[in-house]
Order: sequence, then C-alpha cells, then structure tokens
Amino acid sequence: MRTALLASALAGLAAVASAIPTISVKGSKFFTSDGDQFFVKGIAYQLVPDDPLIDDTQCKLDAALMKTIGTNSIRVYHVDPTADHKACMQTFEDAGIYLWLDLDTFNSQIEQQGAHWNETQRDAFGAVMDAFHQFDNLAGFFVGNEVLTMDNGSVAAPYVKAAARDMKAYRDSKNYRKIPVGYSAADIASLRPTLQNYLSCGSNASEQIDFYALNAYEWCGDVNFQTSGYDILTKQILTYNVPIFFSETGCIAVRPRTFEDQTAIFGEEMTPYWSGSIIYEWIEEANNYGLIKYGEKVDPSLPDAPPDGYTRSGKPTPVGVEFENLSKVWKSVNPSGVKESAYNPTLTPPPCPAFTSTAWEVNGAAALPTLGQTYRQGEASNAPTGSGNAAATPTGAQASASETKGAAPASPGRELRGMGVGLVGVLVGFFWWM
Ligand SMILES: *[C@@H]1O[C@H](CO)[C@@H](O)[C@H](O)[C@H]1NC(C)=O
Ligand SMILES: *[C@@H]1O[C@H](CO)[C@@H](O)[C@H](O)[C@H]1NC(C)=O
Ligand SMILES: *[C@@H]1O[C@H](CO)[C@@H](O)[C@H](O)[C@H]1NC(C)=O
Ligand SMILES: CC(=O)N[C@H]1CO[C@H](CO)[C@@H](O)[C@@H]1O
Repeated sequence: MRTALLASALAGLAAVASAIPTISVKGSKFFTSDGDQFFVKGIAYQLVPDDPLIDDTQCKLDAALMKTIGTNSIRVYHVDPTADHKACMQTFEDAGIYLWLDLDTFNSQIEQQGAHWNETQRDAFGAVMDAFHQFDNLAGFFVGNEVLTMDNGSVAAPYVKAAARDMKAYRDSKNYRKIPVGYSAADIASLRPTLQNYLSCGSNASEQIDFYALNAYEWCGDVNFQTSGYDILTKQILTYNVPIFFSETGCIAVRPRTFEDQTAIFGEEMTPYWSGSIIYEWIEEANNYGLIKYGEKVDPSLPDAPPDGYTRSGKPTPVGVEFENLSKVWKSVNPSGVKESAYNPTLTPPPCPAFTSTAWEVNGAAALPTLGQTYRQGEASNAPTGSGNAAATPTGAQASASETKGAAPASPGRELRGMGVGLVGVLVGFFWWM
C-alpha cells in the first residue's frame, strides 16, 4: 500500500484513491489490514480457459454486476503470468472485490497419480505469484484444486503440503507480504477430516498451509444445517487452527437454487468457524451452474459461433431467478465477526493423522517430500511408523460406494477437467479448465 501511495505521489496525482485493505491470517480467521474480520462472498470466475483477467472491458462489465449483489471475491483457476493484469485487477479492486487465485496451470498442476513436486512446477507457480503479489486485492493463493479426488488418493497429500511449504518459502524469500497460501479440496467423505488435519499439522509453521478450503456440493434443495451435512463438516473444524471456507459451493440438483446454504454459512452456527464461500459459478456453460450468460446459446456448428455455443464475453445478464435469489440471500446476511484486536487465538495444530492402511496411507511423522521427489510405493512418508521398510499396502479396497450423507462427488469443474487432461494440448479447451 505504501508503494502505491508513493507511486501516486510521484505521479503527481492530486487525489489518492484509498487502496483496498489487504487480507491476512490470524489464528483461524482472515482479517483485513483495517482490523476487521473478512468473510468470503465469492463467485467462481473463469470465462476463458487461459486467463479471464486480461480484457478490462469485460472485467468492468462483470465487476459492476457482481458489485450490485455484494460480491467481495472472485476465484480464478488459471491465469497467464506473462499477461498484463493491472487494468482488470484495478477494476475488481474499485468494485471492492478480492481475488483467490490458483497457482497451477494445465502443465504444472500436482497430480494424484504418480504425485510429484519439482522445480519446474515450483517455478511455474512462482511466476504466477510474481505476477500477482503486487495487487492489494490479491487475497490468497491455492497450491492445488482437488488434487485428491479418490478415497485412495492420500499418498498425494504430502506433495500438496510440500508445494505449500515451498511456495510460502518462495513468498518470504522475495519479501512479498504474507499472502495466505492454501489448498482447495474435493469433498471426499473418507478423507475427512484427515486431509485437512494433515495439511495443517505439525510443529513447524513453515510447513503448514495458511488456510484450507473445501469444494462442497452437499446442500441441495430444501435442507437445513443438520440434514445437509454441514453440521458434520462444522463438527470437524471446531478447533481447526487455520481459516477454512468453501472454495466452491452450489448444488444444482434442485432448481431454482435458493442459496439457503448461505444463510447457514453466514449465520451464527457457522461464522465462529467458517470464513464464507465461493459460489460455483459466474458464467453459464455446458455444466449449467452459471448465474449469468452473455447471450442465448447458439448452435456451435454455425459460422462464427463460439465453439461450445456459449458466448464468453459481452454484457452479463442473469440466467434466471437464481442471480436474484443469491442477491436477496447475500443482502440478508451480514456477519460482523470479531475485530482483530479483540481476537487472541490459542489454537494449536491438530495431531498429524496416523497411518491407517487403505484409509490414510501417510505417516504424519515422516519428513515431507523434497523438491524433485516423485511418489513411489513404500516411500518413507507413506510407511507406517516404526516399520521403516514396510511397503504401503496397495489400496484396492475402496470406501463403500454407497456413501451416505456427507459424501459428494468431486466438483463439476474438476470432473470436467479430468476428461480433458490429455486433450488440452491438441484441442482448444472450452469447459475442462477448472
Ligand atoms: C517436473 O514435472 C513435470 C510434469 O509435471 C515435467 O514436465 C518436468 O519435466 C519435471 N521437471 C523436472 C525438473 O524434473
Ligand atoms: C486408486 O484406485 C484406482 C482404481 O480405483 C487405481 O487406478 C489407482 O492406481 C489407485 N491409486 C493409488 C495411489 O493406489
Ligand atoms: C521448518 O521448516 C522449514 C521448511 O521445511 C525448514 O527450513 C526449517 O528448518 C524447519 N524448522 C525447524 C525448527 O525444523
Ligand atoms: C430464497 C429465495 O429468494 N427464493 C426464491 C428464488 O426464486 C424463486 C422463483 O422466483 C422464488 O419462488 C423463491 O422464493
């Protein structure tokens, strides 16, 4: 902020627009640099695969409409670190909107199968951090989105944690502000609460995530705090040591969406523990989650038609009543939270979850993978404690397929991306980029 003020002064501007306060972590909450608790009221925003933050004409149209319903955050999954984002970031800042940004790209993301974390990935993540740390409305970075998507995915967790360790170290080595570095998880019942606890456990704060986030699609239709399963999610984080929020939410099994989960998320049962949510998603496309559209869908085979039929720029208009429903709910909730000055957390990291064959195949006491390491069955971080050379048990055994309340599929974004992983290089991606 000081740099911005100085730059403005040097530029000889008469009036200096007040910069937006930055976001940081204290205990299990986010605070603005003004000392107020920050709750995320966000919308997932990825109009185009590579980078939706380059075209300021478009950013202005979208930011203006988002602002009318009280949006204070967007989530963007992919950016091009070599592009110029200044205009769009200023536009969102002027609208009071922060950015939660994924550091990975199609080539650099951490994979569940054959998990590894290497220098090429770190450098690619670092390039995104270099490009965005300068913006006061950059709220936080994710080192991964739904890296673990299966019950037997736990062996990839140490690679996610190693990435968080190295990106925090990179941030600090560059003297960037303490921008929170976290992870966005698929909601896999069998990995709860082990994954969240593993990522924030241990005695060394440099190796813990700064925040955790969950992509949850459990609240469908006319349910409540108990019948949705949100009560279970909440019971699992009562003493969690870092902030946690929903990095995607918005079941569409019952239409129209009423967004009643927002009443719970911003109500008294959840605000002591949760920091808000991000609605999936802004643009209407094949998955049907969109709040707005840029025109009617057209036949993709027509000349000049957008390849999937969904126009991806122009004036945003609400798809149906859902945008208005969200607006009403957001206007009706206004959590005040606590002042940073009045908040003195005494939370401690959870114990690292114990190795449990077929359920949690990570030894929390083992060192994290080093930069350049690739998962090999039986490696130290996955061997049971006390039996150094025992190979991790192969995990054919899946948790029951008939999972009950609390089980949810991976997010629509991730499922779709999974389809396209091998094709991205040869096809232009239209719906699998999240
Ligand atoms: C790191 O892994 C990626 C694949 O994710 C690979 O393309 C790259 O060559 C690896 N880099 C190094 C230094 O091994
Ligand atoms: C998890 O299970 C799937 C089959 O369901 C298998 O293809 C995969 O290799 C397993 N992953 C690990 C890490 O064991
Ligand atoms: C904490 O972790 C960092 C990063 O891995 C490491 O450099 C540092 O030595 C660790 N500190 C202690 C006290 O183990
Ligand atoms: C919570 C809420 O505002 N629900 C409304 C969503 O839109 C439908 C259709 O207009 C209304 O019937 C609901 O009351």
